[in-house]
Amino acid sequence: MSTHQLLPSSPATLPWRGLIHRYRDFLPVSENTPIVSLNEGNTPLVPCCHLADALRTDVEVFVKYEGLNPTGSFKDRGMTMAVSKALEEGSRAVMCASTGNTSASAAAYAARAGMTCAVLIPSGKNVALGKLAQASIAGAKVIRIAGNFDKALEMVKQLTERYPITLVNSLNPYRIEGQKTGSFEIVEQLGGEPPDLHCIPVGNAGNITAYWKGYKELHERGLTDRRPVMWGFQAEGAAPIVHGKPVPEPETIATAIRIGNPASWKQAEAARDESHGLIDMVTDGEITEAYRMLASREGIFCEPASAASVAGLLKMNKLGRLEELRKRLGKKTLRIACVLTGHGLKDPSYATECAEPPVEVPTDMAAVLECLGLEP
Ligand code: AN7
Repeated sequence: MSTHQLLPSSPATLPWRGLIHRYRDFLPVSENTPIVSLNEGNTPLVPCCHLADALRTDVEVFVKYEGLNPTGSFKDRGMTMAVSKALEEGSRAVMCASTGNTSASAAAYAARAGMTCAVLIPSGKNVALGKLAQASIAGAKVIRIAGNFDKALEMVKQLTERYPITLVNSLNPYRIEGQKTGSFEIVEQLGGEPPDLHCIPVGNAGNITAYWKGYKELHERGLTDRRPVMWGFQAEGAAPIVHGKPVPEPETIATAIRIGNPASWKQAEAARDESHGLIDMVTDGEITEAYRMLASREGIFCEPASAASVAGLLKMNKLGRLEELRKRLGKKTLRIACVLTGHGLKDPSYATECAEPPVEVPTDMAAVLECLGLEP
């Protein structure tokens, strides 16, 4: 696959130093901004042939494997910006509400910056173990409330208004600025063109907002000749944008997007409408099927919430929406990019629940052979 450069410096010849260095001209940073980076970004855009085959129509499908960021999710793109700007502005502490990935990322970048980090997380098993481990080992103050994410965000908003603590949820505009670089990379990786269709999970709706902003900026600067259609997907039990009203008790196995009142609701609707796209929902069953398919057919292990993008694509195709889009765009082959927002290792317990458990046998060659169906 050819790589098109939006900028003269080439990541192939220069060491990658993180997305702020790479996309400085597109970001609100100056010479005085102390850059807090873990060399995030530059994640692979992986072609998925089995997925393309499963769609049974003329498509090229790619996944943007954001689980390969330093803390294992796309949040690092926003966090390098948010923490760098907080440090520049003299802040000593950051705080967020989180379903897990934001807290893991905030904790790591705050640790690197020598700042204090506090995170407010929802009750019980609603934060995957890997994410909790990351925030804790980085030294963040982890506070668990009895309520859900929406309640936690409400509290953090109030708290950061009253005390000198920087809010690093995606309401922080620098988060969106950093995350928009995902679309820059996709365009470069596709040889200088946007995909025809961009599929993405929607939780608090910061990421769909950010990707759309990125695609729009490239178009406005004359670097691309068009913008993709945006398809966002919520989990069925946590689909406030689809239903047009907040969901007081959101429920889904995709705990990362178990959000009932997204902060960037209006911006997500704008991305949908301006791109002539849609925001729909997928069931836990559809999410799980896509999650297993990606791991077992493509070798790509993402967390359940991430698989909502692919689950949504499969669902919409069944409803004839890909064919409809192909006609509307007048394209023979549709190029599709799906964002896989977080790594599968974040939530090993769901993976083990979904997969076959190991077969237990004695330490004995005959038993192993029998297991493999091989003749002794
Ligand atoms: C893997 O960490 O909201 O629509 O607090 O972790 O931008 O919220 C995580 C969200 C998708 C949804 N995939 O993105 C948090 C948090 C994964 C995520 C989303 C999240 P947004």
